[in-house]
Amino acid sequence: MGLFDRKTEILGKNSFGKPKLPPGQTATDKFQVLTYGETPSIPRDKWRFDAVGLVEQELHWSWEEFMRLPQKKLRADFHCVTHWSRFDDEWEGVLFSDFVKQVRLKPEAKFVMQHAYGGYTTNLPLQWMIDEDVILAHTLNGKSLDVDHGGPMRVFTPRRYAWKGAKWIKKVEFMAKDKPGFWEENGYSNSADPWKEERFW
Ligand SMILES: Nc1nc2c(c(=O)[nH]1)N[C@H]1C(S)=C(S)[C@@H](COP(=O)(O)O)O[C@H]1N2
Ligand SMILES: [Mo]
Repeated sequence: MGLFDRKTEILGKNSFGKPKLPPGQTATDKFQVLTYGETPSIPRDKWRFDAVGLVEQELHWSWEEFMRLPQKKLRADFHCVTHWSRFDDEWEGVLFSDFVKQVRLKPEAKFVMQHAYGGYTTNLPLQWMIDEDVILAHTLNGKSLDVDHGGPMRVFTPRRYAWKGAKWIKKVEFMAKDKPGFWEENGYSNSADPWKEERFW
C-alpha cells in the first residue's frame, strides 16, 4: 500500500462520504491566503448584496437584512487547487439553498455567477450551488471572517476546489447559459471536483 492510500485509509470519509483527503492533496493546519489582485475593504455598514439576472425582481440586502435570514453552522474541509487541504473548520452564515428561497427565479435560471467586490467572478450550475453545504459565510471558527479570507462575507463550496467560492461576495447573477468566471477563463476547470482532480481544463 502506497503512502497516499495509507493516509486515505487512516483519515476516512468526510461528511458526504468522500475520502477526507482528495487525491493529490496534503493536509495542513495553516490557512494560506490566495487572492488575485487587491484586497477590498468593505465595512459591514457599506456592504450590499444583490440578486440579479434571471429573477422576477432584483433584490438587495443590507448587512442587517442579510443577518435576518436563517443562520446555520457547518463543519467542512477546504480544498485548494494548489494541493493543500484544511480540515474541520466551523463556518457560519446563510446556506445558499436557504438564501435562494428568498429569490423568485425565472424558470430559465440554470447557472450562477458569483461577483465579488474587486471584480473576481466564478461560475457554477445552480444545481451545485444548492448543495446542502454551500454557504455564504461571515464567521469562521467562532470569529468574524478575516478580511484576507473574504470578510465580511464570502462563499464557500466544500464539494469544489476553493476558487469556486468568491471572497468579498457582492452579488449573484442567475443565468440561462453557463459562462466562465475569472479562473475558468484562465484555464482552470469548469467543474472543479477535488475527488476527480479537476484542476485545469
Ligand atoms: N474575490 C476573490 N475570491 C477568491 C479569490 C480571489 O482572488 N478573489 N481566490 C480564490 C481562490 S483561487 C482560492 S484557493 C480561495 C482562497 O481562499 P483563502 O484566501 O481564504 O485561502 O478563494 C477563492 N476566492
Ligand atoms: Mo486557488
